[in-house]
Amino acid sequence: MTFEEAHELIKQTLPEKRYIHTLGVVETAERLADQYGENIEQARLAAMLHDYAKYFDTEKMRQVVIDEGLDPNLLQYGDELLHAPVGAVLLARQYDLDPHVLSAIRNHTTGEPGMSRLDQILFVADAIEPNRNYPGVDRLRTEAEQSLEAAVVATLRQTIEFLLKKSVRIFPLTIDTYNDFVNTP
Ligand code: DGI
Ligand code: FE
Ligand code: FE
Ligand code: FE
Repeated sequence: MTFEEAHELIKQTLPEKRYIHTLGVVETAERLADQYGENIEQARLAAMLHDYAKYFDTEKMRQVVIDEGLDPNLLQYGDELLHAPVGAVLLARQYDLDPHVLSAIRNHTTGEPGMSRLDQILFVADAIEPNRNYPGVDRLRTEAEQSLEAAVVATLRQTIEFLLKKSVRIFPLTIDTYNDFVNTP
């Protein structure tokens, strides 16, 4: 799938606000890929497609988790977790996409221990794109200019703090990713 095909698909699939967020992620992922020497075309494509399933029907996404044998724990936490792994599976079924691109889409909400540099770029870009506006986002932007890994840890910390404040369940993979990065010397 080319970037332009992905762009067309996303323009048709997502509502205006989410489409604008997506363009911000594309621009940010491209900049980070350039800065950290990763594949710019893969970063742009993963960013364009990352929220493909964001507004898909929750019941249908839960069914995809069951039918495709995805981690059944996904059904026991917030439904916000579904769109990343389900989006990756649905895109892989319909289009020819590089596994590196699919991996970044799949783990963009929680991260994953041992995630690739491309995965990290999408994970951070999603959190700091120019349309994001939450307390602490500017600190994350500064962090991302200095170290990609430090920005991943800072993004996970902010996500976990946000979840704690909301008193919602924290998906174990989010914690596993945090521990993995903090343990890395
Ligand atoms: O899709 P976006 O809004 O661009 O961003 P995202 O894919 O990072 O999703 C963020 C949402 O996911 C936000 O509502 C918090 C939720 N989330 C992230 N990690 C966890 C989580 N929800 C639960 N219950 N547990 C998690 O570990
Ligand atoms: Fe998302
Ligand atoms: Fe995110
Ligand atoms: Fe997003």
